[in-house]
Amino acid sequence: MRLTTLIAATVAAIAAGLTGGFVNEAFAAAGQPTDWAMGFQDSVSPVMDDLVSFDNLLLVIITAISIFVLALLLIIMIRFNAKANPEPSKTTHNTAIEVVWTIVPILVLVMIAIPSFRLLYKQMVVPEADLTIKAIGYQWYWGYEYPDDDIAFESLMVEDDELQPGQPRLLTTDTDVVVPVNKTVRLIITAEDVIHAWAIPSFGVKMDAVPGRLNETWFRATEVGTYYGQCSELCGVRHAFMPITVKVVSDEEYAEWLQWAKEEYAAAPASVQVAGVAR
Ligand SMILES: [Cu+2]
Repeated sequence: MRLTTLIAATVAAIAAGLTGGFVNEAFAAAGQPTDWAMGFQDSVSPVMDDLVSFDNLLLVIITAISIFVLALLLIIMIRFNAKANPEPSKTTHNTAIEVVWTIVPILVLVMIAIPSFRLLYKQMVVPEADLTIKAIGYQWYWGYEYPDDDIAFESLMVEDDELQPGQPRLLTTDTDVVVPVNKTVRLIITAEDVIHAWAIPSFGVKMDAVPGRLNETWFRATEVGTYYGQCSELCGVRHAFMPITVKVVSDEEYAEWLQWAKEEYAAAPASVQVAGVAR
């Protein structure tokens, strides 16, 4: 009887989590980490929205399981210790309880697997894209290409002594990736030398950049702003100094930028622009 009650409580807790009561809006301004914050940076993409709710669901499930196991341990320690229960039962099998402790974990795993696979599919299958950006990891900076518009540029970290007010340290780049708001961006990611990883927490994107291989993912930023990320694969001594800055702008601003960028970055081969970078 007691077991059934606990299982019912577990299921109720999971159901409460499914309805999504745990969104942590108070934490971390979108786009960059904030002091003394916990949890994820604010989400500005459909994938990150799903990542956050999946994380909340898992939190409910693992909390319920931990409390359930703790309760069982306490019951055993208090009710069935040698003093309280001097004549132990000789029971070795109980079909009902064995069925329950087989079926319930399977149900819990299925409950985790369904949103998990759905999310994987959402991340991996790129929807109809409005624009394509190719990110190339180098030791130790990122190069970008907009293949549809013949744009190519490099993006290097701004050193501490050159930061403008309001620019976050170790996250600001001299050249930003610019994308229009509410447009699906297909990201093609590769590397030139060693494995890097292109990541923006607010977009829910983290994808390895592997030499000789093209990886593909996507994002759709739903809010105008500046979003920061860092290389997320240990790639060498300056691994910590190859940040990613993405500016999400309105359609008009994007058109203006595109016009400007086509002249600024046109036909400049990637390798030429890097001259002068300390390797
Ligand atoms: Cu790297």
